[in-house]
Amino acid sequence: MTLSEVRQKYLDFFRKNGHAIVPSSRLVPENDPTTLFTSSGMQPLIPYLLGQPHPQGTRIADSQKSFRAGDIEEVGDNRHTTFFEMLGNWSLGDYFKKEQISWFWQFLTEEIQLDPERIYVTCFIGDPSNNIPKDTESAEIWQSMFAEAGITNGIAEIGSEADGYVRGMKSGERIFFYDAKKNWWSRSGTPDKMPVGEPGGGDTEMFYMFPEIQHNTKYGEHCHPNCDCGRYIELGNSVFMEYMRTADGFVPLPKKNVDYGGGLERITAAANNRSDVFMIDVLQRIIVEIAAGSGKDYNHSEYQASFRVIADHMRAAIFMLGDGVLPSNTDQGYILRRLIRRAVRHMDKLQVQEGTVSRIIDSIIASYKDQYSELSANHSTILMGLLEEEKRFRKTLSEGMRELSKITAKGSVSADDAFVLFTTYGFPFELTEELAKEQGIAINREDFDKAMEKHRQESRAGAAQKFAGGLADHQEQTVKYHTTHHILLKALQMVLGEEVKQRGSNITSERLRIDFSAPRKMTDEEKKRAEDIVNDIISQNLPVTRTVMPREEAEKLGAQMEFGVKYPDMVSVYSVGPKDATQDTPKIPEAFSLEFCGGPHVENTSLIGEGGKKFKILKEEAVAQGVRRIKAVVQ
Ligand code: ALA
Repeated sequence: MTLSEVRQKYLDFFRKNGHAIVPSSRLVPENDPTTLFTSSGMQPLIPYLLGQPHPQGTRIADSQKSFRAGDIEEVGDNRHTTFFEMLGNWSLGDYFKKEQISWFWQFLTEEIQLDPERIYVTCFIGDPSNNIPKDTESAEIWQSMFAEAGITNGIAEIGSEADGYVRGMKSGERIFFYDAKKNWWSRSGTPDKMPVGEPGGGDTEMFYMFPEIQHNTKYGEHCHPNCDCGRYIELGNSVFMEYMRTADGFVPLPKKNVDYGGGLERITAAANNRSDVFMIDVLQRIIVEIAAGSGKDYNHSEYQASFRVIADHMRAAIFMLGDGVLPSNTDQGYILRRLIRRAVRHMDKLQVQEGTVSRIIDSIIASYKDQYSELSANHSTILMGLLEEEKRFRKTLSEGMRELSKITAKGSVSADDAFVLFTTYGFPFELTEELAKEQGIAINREDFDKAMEKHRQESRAGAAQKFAGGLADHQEQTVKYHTTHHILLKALQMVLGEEVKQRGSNITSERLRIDFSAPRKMTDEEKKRAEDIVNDIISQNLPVTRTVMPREEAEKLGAQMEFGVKYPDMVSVYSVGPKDATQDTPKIPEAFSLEFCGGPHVENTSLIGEGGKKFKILKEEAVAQGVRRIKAVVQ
């Protein structure tokens, strides 16, 4: 069975069961600065899981392009890939445990004909500290599924993964209870890691057993479904998303949802009775190109991991380029750069001939052309992007290697060395780390991260200057909105609390937009109060004054800064409030608002309200976890 066939069967099956099929979102999430890539099918559905009605109803299914940067180093074994398609189906307050479990069982055993004897499942043991009960209901539903197929279905209480290695599994056991580390799902992990407002819930996971894989005691004494030896491969996770995190615990979501996600590649491998996901058609074709271009054998133990790294990283890089990401030193571009450079290193290891990269691209585009037309539409961008990055890397690689061997000759590599290799020779940290490790040398990641963070802030400050504080232009109307923006930030702090911080801004002559940190939606009453405060300040005819002072002094005075921006030693600060007329300086202790800012601003708030104009909030909405956005006008 090909990957496309399994995808089609899944979508057809859920369509038949009343689901609307939606297309995959892009790999780079829209309107969500908190995460670099879409890493699960539910991410684009967050607002609907929180209760907003979905335009296509209460039953949704898709196959979502996903990328997990955290798995880059895991690639090389039989089942990990960074890019994958996540099959998903959702109940938005519609069906719940019974339907979900029996449909997925039916899909696995009937549609793709897996052997029911080899299916094992896990359920959530509960979390008494948060008053979340054990999920005996799911376990009972599974019991009846297995019983109908004539399969013994003993239940075992495991607890933690470590407990699993000690206890192992006994004959006849099928259903295993694990703790929140294994059987609770939210975007941020276990209940204690979830920020306020985040949805999550206990889950039930399905595994397929591959008898040819023998347990390896290097992972732990006994094997169990969550063992890392690869004998049991997870095929999917049904999350019963019914809770939301609050400041002191959990509350039920307005509706009980189901969030199912499962790796299409792994399910396809299982459907073909393969424990090696790289044996599925689309990845196998890449392996064949690498073998042809290198003359090496995929099954050779010395080369197998390199084959897998190249196949995985090339596919991931092609999908990123197809979604508009370009190699760079920051954010998504940095991850893409890492993938390409790591793939090149492994191609060198296998001595892959020139021309192989373009044949791999052709093969991947051909495999996916029906489902993801953005790949063929961007064929030349993808090809150029990969080849140019490879060229850039090669240019610096030999120089960098020379530099690195000079450093390693000293016997240690400092975080500063790694940082210089990164900024001067374009060596991603992980590459330096990997090369140093080959010489038995370890590098301190934390120190490197600190140096990187400083570098990032400096480049961000540069960018901030270029964009002049989010102002589209310096027209009179735009400048009025800029001053209004300062007043609004202070008003929001007065209404919602001093902890409100600006997270972004965008100002045109038509309107202002502010992004700010806040744990929840504003009530109508709070919006009204913020509007009243702004209008009151406008009508007080307060002077707006600029003054320059040392950054430290401005910080001491509590001037507002934008989160993540690095400011120079001497800063310009704008005050909205009374001024000392003789000195032309603000009376800072009496200022209504004080902000680090390059301007420009109106001289007096009265100019904003000229002609009887009033400030009005048009929209208040979520843009990311914990970040809200207001659009407002003065009219
Ligand atoms: N959102 C769940 C996961 O990613 C289904 O595992």
